[in-house]
Amino acid sequence: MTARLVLLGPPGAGKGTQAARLADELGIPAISTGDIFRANIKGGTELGKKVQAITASGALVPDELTNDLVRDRLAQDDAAEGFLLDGYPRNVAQVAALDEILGDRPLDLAVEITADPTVVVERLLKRAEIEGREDDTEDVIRHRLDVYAEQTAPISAVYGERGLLVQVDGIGDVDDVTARLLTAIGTAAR
Ligand code: B4P
Repeated sequence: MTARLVLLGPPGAGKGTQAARLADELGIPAISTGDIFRANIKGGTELGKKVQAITASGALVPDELTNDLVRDRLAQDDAAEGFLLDGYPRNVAQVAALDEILGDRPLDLAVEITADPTVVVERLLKRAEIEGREDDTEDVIRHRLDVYAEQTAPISAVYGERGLLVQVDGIGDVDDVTARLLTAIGTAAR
């Protein structure tokens, strides 16, 4: 399947979890800006040094760094026939940047995974016990949810007005959520 997709949803909705599964099923690369930042932090690169304190605080990395990173990644060969962007765009300015990057081959669909804040906080605290991610402390999780509500949630309306938005319930078994997502993508892409 050729598909140019973005995956939206609050922290802890299951974006990273589902992006990997969808990418496998659809035969397109999953591109997570969060994963790219974490790999750079781990590798001690210049980009990693610039973003370490920002991601640890739960704030958004400046748009110019993030947009350049996505522009470079989407220019790679494996993204030519399709991609699933996970965690990007994250504000309305990034939506405009992505439009410009994609030019005359725009997005096919924006898929939003919905989940109640109580559930996402529980999931992320559980992940903290397992993975120890620096931004999975309760205070930082709450800040990430505020940042999401203020800056990222408005994106859904932008894609909704373009007729590109589908919403999928992210509560329940991981396999069930994957099945719902594949149905929503298949139906909308037909
Ligand atoms: P991200 O890596 O995107 O972090 P996230 O929103 O928390 O999502 P993640 O993918 O990790 O979690 P998921 O919901 O899959 O961003 C991290 C930081 O990077 C940001 O705060 C920001 O600083 C920076 N950043 C990234 N993109 C940016 C951008 N575009 N602009 C500026 N800054 C940017 O999963 C959460 C947990 O739930 C997992 O443990 C999983 O196992 C569990 N889970 C998933 N589905 C489940 C289910 N159905 N049932 C039970 N548990 C489930």
